Amino acid sequence: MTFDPCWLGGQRLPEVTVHASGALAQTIRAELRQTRRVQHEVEVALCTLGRLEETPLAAWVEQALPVDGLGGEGFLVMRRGNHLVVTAETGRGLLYGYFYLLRYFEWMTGDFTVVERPAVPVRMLAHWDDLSGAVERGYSGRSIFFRDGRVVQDLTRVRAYARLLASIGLNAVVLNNSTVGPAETRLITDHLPDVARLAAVFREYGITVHLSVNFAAPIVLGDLDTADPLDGRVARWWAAAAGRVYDAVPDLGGFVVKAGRPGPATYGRHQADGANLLARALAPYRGTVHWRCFVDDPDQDWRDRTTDRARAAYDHFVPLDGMFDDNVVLQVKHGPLDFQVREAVSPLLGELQETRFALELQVTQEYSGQQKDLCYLGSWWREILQFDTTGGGGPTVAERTEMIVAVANVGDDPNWTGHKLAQSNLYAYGRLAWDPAADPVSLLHEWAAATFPIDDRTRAELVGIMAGSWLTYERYTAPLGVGFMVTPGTHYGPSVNGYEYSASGAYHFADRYGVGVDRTVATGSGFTRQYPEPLASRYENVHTCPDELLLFFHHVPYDHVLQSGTTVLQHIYDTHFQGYDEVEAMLVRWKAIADRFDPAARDNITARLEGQVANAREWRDQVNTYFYRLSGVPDALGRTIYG
Ligand code: GCV
Repeated sequence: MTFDPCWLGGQRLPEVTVHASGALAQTIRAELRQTRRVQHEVEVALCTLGRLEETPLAAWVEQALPVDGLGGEGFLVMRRGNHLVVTAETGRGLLYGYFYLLRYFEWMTGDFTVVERPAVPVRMLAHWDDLSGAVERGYSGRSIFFRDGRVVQDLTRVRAYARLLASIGLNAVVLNNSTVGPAETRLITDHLPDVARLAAVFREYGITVHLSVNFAAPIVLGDLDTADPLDGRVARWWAAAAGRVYDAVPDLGGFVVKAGRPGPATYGRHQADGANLLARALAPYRGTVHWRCFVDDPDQDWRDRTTDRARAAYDHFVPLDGMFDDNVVLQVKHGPLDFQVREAVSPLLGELQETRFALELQVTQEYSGQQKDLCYLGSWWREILQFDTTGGGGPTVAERTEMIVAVANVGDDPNWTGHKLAQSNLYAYGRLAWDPAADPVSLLHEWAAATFPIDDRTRAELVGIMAGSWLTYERYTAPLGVGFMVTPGTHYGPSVNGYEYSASGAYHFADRYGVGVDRTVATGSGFTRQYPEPLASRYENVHTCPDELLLFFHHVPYDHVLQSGTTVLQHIYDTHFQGYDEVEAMLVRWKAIADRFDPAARDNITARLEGQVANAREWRDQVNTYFYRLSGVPDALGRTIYG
């Protein structure tokens, strides 16, 4: 099958000499054999620090090295005159340096020195792929790993994928869905030789493979009648299972677990008992347990407004802080609900003190247009990463987390992501995981420059169309952080009351007077208490709560005046008209440049944007009509709202 080279298509480099040994140096040499050559006066050398003497800039580089070194993944790039040297302490660092060179070589003029080190040590993509080839919340075709109950034979595409990930600095991958079915439970038994084949391909690019495992595996595989974490037989079962797994893949990163039913609670145990059970099985191999914190409130009921799904993760895990083994990492979704296009940042990310944790994002656009609608999420992730967990002067989420994980958005679609422009989300995710302070718009420029052979003005126009698309998407969907007005099940398109009477805990509570979820301590669910001061008070007070989160934290009357000066109802109308108009404008702007792109990209993007216009129209009209019918208050500007 042919597939799009993504952002690794057209780059050129001059002759490059490699002074390094080891597996990743071989990968770099193989890369260089594939890269197109360009005549250039600059002589480029890539070398590990131990072989610096073999390069002409050795003395200069020695002087420029940071006192604390380059670390296991960092690199230094220096140009002096006609010599350019990329150096690193390790093969992995050198590989990242190589990709840096590939990305920026065209712009490297004059003498310069750059030192790059990733901000976060583990930068992971999690696949929700099943052995059948289906991808949960996948919008780009079928799995590139699995087909018809087994690992695919031909790993050409997997190797191309590993290259793509390494080129943006990602170093870890989870192969399968954390909702582990009976078939996938056998990934740690029957399928191990195939898992080893996949791991070998990723290893070539410095990427560690992880498996999602079924907490109930001892039962599902028919060996025991319990999965009780405090039962010695269960512990021995997992120890033996881990031994077999590490015989097959000695450098496996570890296990990912979403413990549902059965989970530790089934046996009256707490989450730390469950996580530590697996941690102890993995410890001899230095493996890590990634324990997902996506839990619900079993008592959740729309009739009872004191129950609140948003509180669940914190309520479960903060009391256990400090009780997890050192090789457990709690994986925390960025928001307390579920990857919404706007929600508060999870208080767990600020509150865990004695427990390692990872921030979890969603690159696959489950709630943000499903790669049918254009929604560039780099800007949203950057806000989350830079969120001050103390509300003033404290560490940001990026500073506190030691791992970043995101649900992948690729499949076997020829362009990998279904919507060609959704490639930019994968790109931005990797780059932000490496550098959480990176500017999302600059990342779009980088991605577009590496992806399309277009002139600078066309690129600027494309970036202009894409840059604000997250806010546009927010405007035509659920307002002011209230979330979940999506069609139940599919999560695409509007259904304002879709989840209103469900046990999901995702409500907006709109009535004839007002809308929003009261999460205050004073009159609501008390969720605001989970934040430290001054954040707690800022969210608790309806006048200081940021507009964009108002309905996440408060139930207010329609005529409540926002800090922006407009009423809640008028804001809903305005943003829905504006959001739709912006999508129409995106299509017009795109059509003006579309012919400058290759036919596959042109047709794909045109068709997706046309679909987005229809979707935005549906959202606009359903949301506006819904609130008009409830409130009886017309649009102040007299625009068409269907009664
Ligand atoms: C894998 C959301 C999705 C589910 C997903 C779950 C999770 O609720 O809708 O498909 O399940 O998140 O994060 O585990």
